[in-house]
Amino acid sequence: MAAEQPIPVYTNLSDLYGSLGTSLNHAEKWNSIAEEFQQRFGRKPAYIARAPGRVNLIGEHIDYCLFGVLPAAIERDILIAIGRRPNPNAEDAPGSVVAENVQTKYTRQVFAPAPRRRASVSEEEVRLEEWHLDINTKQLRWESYVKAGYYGVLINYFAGGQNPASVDLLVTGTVPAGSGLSSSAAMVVASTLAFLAVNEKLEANFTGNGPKISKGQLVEMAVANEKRVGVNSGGMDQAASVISVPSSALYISFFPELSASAVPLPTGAIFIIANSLVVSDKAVTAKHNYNLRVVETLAAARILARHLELKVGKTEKVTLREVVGRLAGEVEEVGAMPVEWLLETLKRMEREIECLKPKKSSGEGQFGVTMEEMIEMSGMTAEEFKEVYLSWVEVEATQFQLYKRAKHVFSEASRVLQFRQICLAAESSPSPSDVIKDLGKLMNESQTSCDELFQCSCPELNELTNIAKDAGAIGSRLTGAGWGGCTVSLVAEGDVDAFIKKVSATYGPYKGLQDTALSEVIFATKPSSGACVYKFE
Ligand code: NG1
Repeated sequence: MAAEQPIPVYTNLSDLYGSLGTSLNHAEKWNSIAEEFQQRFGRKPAYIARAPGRVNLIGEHIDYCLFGVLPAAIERDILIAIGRRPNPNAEDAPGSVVAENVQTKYTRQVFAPAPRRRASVSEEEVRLEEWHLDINTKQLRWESYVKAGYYGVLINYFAGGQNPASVDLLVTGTVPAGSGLSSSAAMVVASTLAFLAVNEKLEANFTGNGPKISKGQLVEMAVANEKRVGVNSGGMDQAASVISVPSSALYISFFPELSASAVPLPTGAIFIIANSLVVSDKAVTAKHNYNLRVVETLAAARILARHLELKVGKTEKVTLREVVGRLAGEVEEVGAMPVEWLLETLKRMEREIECLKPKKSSGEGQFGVTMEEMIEMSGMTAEEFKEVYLSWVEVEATQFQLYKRAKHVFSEASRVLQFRQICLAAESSPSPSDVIKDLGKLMNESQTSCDELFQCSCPELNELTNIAKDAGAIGSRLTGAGWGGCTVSLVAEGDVDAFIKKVSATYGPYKGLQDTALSEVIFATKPSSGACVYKFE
């Protein structure tokens, strides 16, 4: 559906605000970034690119295993105002960027891409082949996300020796960083869009398959771009940020290809986001947390495939979703298997994963395996295993928790499908309160699985979800990568104020916070629309 559509470009503010379909007063934000740009750079911007953050309602850490997830875009977003520098100085390198941020803690950055020349051709023939931008993946730097978006535009659109425009840009945003609401994906999507727009590439399509870049292609570019910041993310956040529609969640499936469909949410309940105030920086902790989980799930998939005697290419990084498909005899070319069939196979997988438990090391109920044992279980030589699974990513662990990770992934994948089915059937349900209870139950099970099996929760997230349930939430879970960041709770519409009051009074880090400060950390949210561009005329 929506993945084939072009990116909306507005030239009229009332159309733009109408399309956002949310309750926040957007006009002020858009006017203020345009004015601020004018003040800083002495002219109006040419474009403002917008990309929202997202809340994941259910389906954690399964997107990179290619299982479907159910996020929704939130009203909080990143805006990037951008304009060509009218008279670039002679010494300005082609495509140079002056990047400023409204938040003063993020300081002004000036950078330019460097053309890479192919060394193997003769001097006369040296052509601009690719571009290089220095991105520091060891340190958290705000401009890395701007550069990551720019990178994809350079590689995809400026490979033929053309020069990109020199630009000034200004970033502002209301998605809290490191909180599981995808500020990073929102930054990368907004940056990709801003550079596409300012270089007049929104109208072109680099694959040549149509007149304009589609939402799906922007998602693909943004996913590849975000990898440059050092995290091997799945595509959930970028897809939610680009493709979402107001008032619905988005079921995003990645297999056999990216597709997205709106899932109406039942009436009578509201999703409330609460920030644990533990900042988790995925890029910095990747080798122990996020990237390690990516490797663990891939290794589990390889071992399961071997145990089930399924065909896997020698160097193929088969995913858990592909293992399920191959076991069920799914034919990729025909499309994904029907939901009932998938649910059945997932149930079977929950039994098959016994083969992931250690055979040698006792593990004392922990079920972890050592690197040596994992390699042996995979049937690969150490060299092959390292080449396929460890050469592209840095991970650090003494025990690899293959059993627990796979158990989480299969059970979470089936919770997403059940959640979606309940929402789709809600309209005809005789008892709306039972619908909400069933959704809440799935959210609670998801939280337990994230905590105990995937080990991506933390004491504060556990405390906050428990407080939320005591304060009347029907379901409460962490959202996003975890290890800090936000929770999402499902609360009956009539109970929202009392719920916020109780949580604010009970969660230690919220004590003393009032009004705006409090509404920054705990707030109700409505599903918002996806990314767009405003063009000044
Ligand atoms: P966060 O950290 O919430 O942006 C990350 C990944 C997602 C997904 C979730 C866990 C990135 C950009 N996003 O989300 O793809 O894997 O963790 O479900 O890395």
